Amino acid sequence: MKRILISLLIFINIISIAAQDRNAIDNKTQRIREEFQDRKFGIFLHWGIYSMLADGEWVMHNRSLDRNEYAKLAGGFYPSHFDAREWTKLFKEAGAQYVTFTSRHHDGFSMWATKASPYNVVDATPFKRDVIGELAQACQEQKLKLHFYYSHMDWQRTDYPMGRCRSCPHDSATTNWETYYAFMNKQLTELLTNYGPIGAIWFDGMWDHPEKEFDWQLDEQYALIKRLQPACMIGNNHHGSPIGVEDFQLFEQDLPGQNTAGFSGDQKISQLPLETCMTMNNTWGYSITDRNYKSSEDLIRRLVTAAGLNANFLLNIGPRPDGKLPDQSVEILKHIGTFMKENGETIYGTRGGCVPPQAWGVTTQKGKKLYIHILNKVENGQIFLPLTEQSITKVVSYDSKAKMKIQQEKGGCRIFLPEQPDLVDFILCATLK
Ligand code: H79
Repeated sequence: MKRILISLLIFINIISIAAQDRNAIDNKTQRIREEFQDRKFGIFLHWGIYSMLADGEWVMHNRSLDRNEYAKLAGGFYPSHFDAREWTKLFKEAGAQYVTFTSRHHDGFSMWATKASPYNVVDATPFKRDVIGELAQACQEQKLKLHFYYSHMDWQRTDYPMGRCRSCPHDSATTNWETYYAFMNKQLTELLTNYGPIGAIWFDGMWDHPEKEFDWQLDEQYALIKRLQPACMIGNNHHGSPIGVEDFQLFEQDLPGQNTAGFSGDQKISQLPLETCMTMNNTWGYSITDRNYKSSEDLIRRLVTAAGLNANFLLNIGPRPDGKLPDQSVEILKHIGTFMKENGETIYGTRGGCVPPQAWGVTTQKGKKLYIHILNKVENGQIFLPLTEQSITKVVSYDSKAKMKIQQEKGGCRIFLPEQPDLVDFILCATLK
């Protein structure tokens, strides 16, 4: 009897240790996701040999370029001005907290010293420098988290099972999912072994195979990532709601809840951290003709609105083939930097506020502080904050600290504004009871 009792106690103990372990993992994951949410603003970089053709990252597909001819571009890739330190310094000054870099885009060219294929920046170009290695080092120096964009689709490799994108066809007899899958996993292993702690892997291209029966073997691939770096988050731009162990939900060219670009139709907003990625002009990779840049004010308002919607904002830059960032992008970064230096407190580390987005703008919140971002013109000099469970005791202008007149009403609080200053974002700081 005594022996049975002891065995039972040991068994219970083992179970409770296992449960504690599971909880520990969950708590850690939770913390990593929260830290990601706190960072709020990142820089997306689309850079590869496509940059040389200066017509965006889809140029190979859009112009139906022959795969072998396209590959010869690598022989001329020599970005003489590339300086990872200069880039990351600028990103940091702009207030960004992380960088998402295209390790390998749909064209299949790898921007690091991969051993999985000679089609990479070190082995196939006269430049011979490990771009990702240099960027990883520079990010560490600036304390910027590094994320890797990684394409599931590949227009160059003849073992990739072609899907909807059929402009760069290959003989289907060479298709071999097993070798292609092994290649991707070998590359991911390198990316997560050789470049220090990586904040996230950002997948893209899965929509090339919308058929339900196509099996990307994501579970195994995601498990590999978590095994190599348990703190590395996984996001996938499959234009749908998150699946498996994905840590955050992506939105392309739209804020959560919008669908102007047509990529967010099927996705519901999940409880996971959210991230909206967006171009400054209309193109991700460098385009010499695309001068359709959004204004700095517009981009700042989008960043703030993303924060109000509880989402991070990942703003894209397509560096030039000479290794410099486009002048317009640098200008925009400087403006954002000035704004973030003055107002970053109302963005970083906040969550979407208890007052949902209104016609006049959005709110962000940290503890008892509710930041009211008035982004649009207010007509009658007052705004109404619908509040059901909370109430406000005091409201001041964030910048001048001048006190605002408020009036408690049924269902919320009315704030009487002074003459609205001509600001990108007129911020008030309210104290919640
Ligand atoms: O890296 C940037 C883009 O190159 C990549 N994602 C961002 C971050 C991207 N590639 N394509 N898309 C985004 C949009 C996909 C469009 C599609 Fe289609 C429309 C996929 C399916 C329908 C075009 C038409 C491609 C296949 C069919």
